[in-house]
Amino acid sequence: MSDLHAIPAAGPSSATPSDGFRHDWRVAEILALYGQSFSNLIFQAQSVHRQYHDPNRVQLSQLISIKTGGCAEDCAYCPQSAKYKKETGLAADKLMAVGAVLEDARKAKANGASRYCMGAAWRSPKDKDLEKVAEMIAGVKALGLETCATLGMVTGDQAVRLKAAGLDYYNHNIDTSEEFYGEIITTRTYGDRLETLQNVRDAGMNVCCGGIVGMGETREDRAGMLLTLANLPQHPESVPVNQLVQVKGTPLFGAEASDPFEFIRTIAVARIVMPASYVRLSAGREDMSDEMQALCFLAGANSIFYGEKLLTTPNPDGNQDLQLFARLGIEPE
Ligand code: SAM
Ligand code: DTB
Ligand code: SF4
Repeated sequence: MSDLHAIPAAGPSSATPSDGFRHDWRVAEILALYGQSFSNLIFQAQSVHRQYHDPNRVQLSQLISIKTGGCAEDCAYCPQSAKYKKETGLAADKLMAVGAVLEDARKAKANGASRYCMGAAWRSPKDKDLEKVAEMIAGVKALGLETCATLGMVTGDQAVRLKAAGLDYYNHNIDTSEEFYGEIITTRTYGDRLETLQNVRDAGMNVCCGGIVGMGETREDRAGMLLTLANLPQHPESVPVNQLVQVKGTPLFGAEASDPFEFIRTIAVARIVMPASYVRLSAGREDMSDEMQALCFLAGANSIFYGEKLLTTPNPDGNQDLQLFARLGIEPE
């Protein structure tokens, strides 16, 4: 018979907390999932997917950069770091006006997005900035959209303030494995990231946490990243899997591109180890064919970033996405 039966199934084990999912994955088990034939892996992922989700629905989140560039961190993939400003030529902007953000959110809703995600190029927000961001969150929520923000590291008190303003999700990525992390970012630690995630949880918000494929990491690193996510006390409700967007002037520009099948495998393994989470096919879709995106949906991706721009880089046009959905029989959600 197939090797599927040798693979530990997602689902209850003796070490699980109350949600019924495993939180005690070992790296060898995750590598065993990755190491199956492509066909067996996709079959397993799609089988898990159908137990917890409608396979023909994909959720749409729209991004806006409310504060662009000039960031104090040195993330090697990111065009918004002040450290690479000379090479990227990306100017630093001030925090946007509340009215302009709400105008954009209205358009996002009219175009069919269900969640609006506000991103800021901050290491961590200042309390003064949070006042304005809280107004944006309340305004976006009042439009009937789900709210998400990604503002860097937050303290427990700041997380409580964001929750009180109406924030549904906080995005904060671990990006890669703990082992590879230091090759990509030196200005804050993996532990710092985990602490913010805990603050977000403690404040009662949904966690959006994932990472990037294609930064020169190994499969062990990709497995290590998924292991960290799956072994959190509670799985992130949303798991963005980004393919590196190579931006000229950043240290990772020119990095060897990852094999597209390895990206799809990462989506599939994320789906298997975090069965009930939304797995988002995130940055990098401009470089993906329709066929590759269809394979990502088959592997269990059920959310995308929608709208013609991510934060600073292009994303496929919304109409193009809706046409692809129609060809695949997918309903936007
Ligand atoms: N400054 C905040 C932070 O880093 O937490 C929020 C914004 S930051 C741009 C959000 C995430 O976008 C990063 O954690 C990273 O995973 C992703 N990202 C940034 N640049 C990217 C790129 N060039 N390609 C793919 N993903 C990228
Ligand atoms: C995430 O995981 N990906 C998004 C969002 N969370 C904030 C950002 C992608 C950024 C891609 C590069 C850019 O447009 O600047
Ligand atoms: Fe700053 Fe976020 Fe970019 Fe890192 S990923 S440089 S923290 S904006």
